[in-house]
Amino acid sequence: MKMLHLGLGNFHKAHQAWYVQRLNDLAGEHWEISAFSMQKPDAALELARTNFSYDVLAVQDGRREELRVKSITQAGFLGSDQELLRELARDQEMTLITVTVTEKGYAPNAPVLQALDLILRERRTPVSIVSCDNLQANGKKLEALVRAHMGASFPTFPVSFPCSMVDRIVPASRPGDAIKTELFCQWVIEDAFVAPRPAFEKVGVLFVPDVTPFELMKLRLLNAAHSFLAYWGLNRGFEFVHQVIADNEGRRQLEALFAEIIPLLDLPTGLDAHAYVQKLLARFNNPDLPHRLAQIACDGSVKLPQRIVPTLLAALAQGRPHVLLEQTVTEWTRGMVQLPDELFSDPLRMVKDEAELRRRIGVS
Ligand code: CS2
Repeated sequence: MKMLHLGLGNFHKAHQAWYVQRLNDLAGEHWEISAFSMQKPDAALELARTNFSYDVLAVQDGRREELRVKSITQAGFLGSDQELLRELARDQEMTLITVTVTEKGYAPNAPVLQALDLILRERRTPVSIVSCDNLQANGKKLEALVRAHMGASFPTFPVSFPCSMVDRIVPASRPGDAIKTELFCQWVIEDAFVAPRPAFEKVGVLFVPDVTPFELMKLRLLNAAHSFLAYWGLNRGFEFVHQVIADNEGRRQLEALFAEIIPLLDLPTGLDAHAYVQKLLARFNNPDLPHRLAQIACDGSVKLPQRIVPTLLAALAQGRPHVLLEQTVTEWTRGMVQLPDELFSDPLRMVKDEAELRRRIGVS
């Protein structure tokens, strides 16, 4: 059976492709992934160069686990491999599409929409499309964008967009190096499939009727903390997440941020935000896995509205403490004003190309 993936990067390789590899190894299933990069052909070429095989090395507290991943058996680039995409769209064995295109990929006319448009026009039978990006209600957002993009051409056969919460810290790495990550790995998916799917529950994936509480906990604690650490830390000369955690003041501020957020999270029984935060602090405190603050700092303009703003607005509405929530936004702004004026001449361009501009001026 086949999966098709859009957005070929390190996160996909260390998360969804890693789960598929474990499923094939441990449960005797035979799923293969055809993965496409959206922006540049590099990731697809790199996989071909290494014979569609790479190592994922997970490290934490002196423990290490290595897995050779071969579940991606085909790779392409949206810009040049559209015929291959059409062929996969027609293939009855392909029943599941996954997507990792980061927050800024969810915009009208984004490449992923062109890819899904092309696939769904060619497709004749049901297919499920699972978003694996850090957005609240990611499946619903993707569905709304695809429907708006396709208009009357949206298929009449069943197409579902289950929401999913994904979690694994995967710092950027150099091509050719093993992909380093943490031991922790989590995937919670809305059980709303309209076509056969891998039995991921056999390798620890959780299927639930509603992912909202899991999303809230992850976005508003882990990702919020990450963005806080990135801007607070960069503005004070730190380079990596674990260094800010090891700094007394950094850790104290982070704990104060958690104390503001937790009372505003409406979690069902069974999800314990305090225990989650303790685990997070241990995950962030992982010097064997240096995670650059600059990597997390990218695209703040599309990340903060997911991670900080809703909690800040709730705090304001309820008259609850929000000093650190507000400071996260201030620290982001402070980081931005240190960039040259050219960045501010066209705000839209800034949102789209923040990563590129930061690279050009040597910030990340
Ligand atoms: C990070 C996330 O780069 C970032 O913005 O906050 O990629 C984070 O590492 C993952 O969501 C962890 O699951």
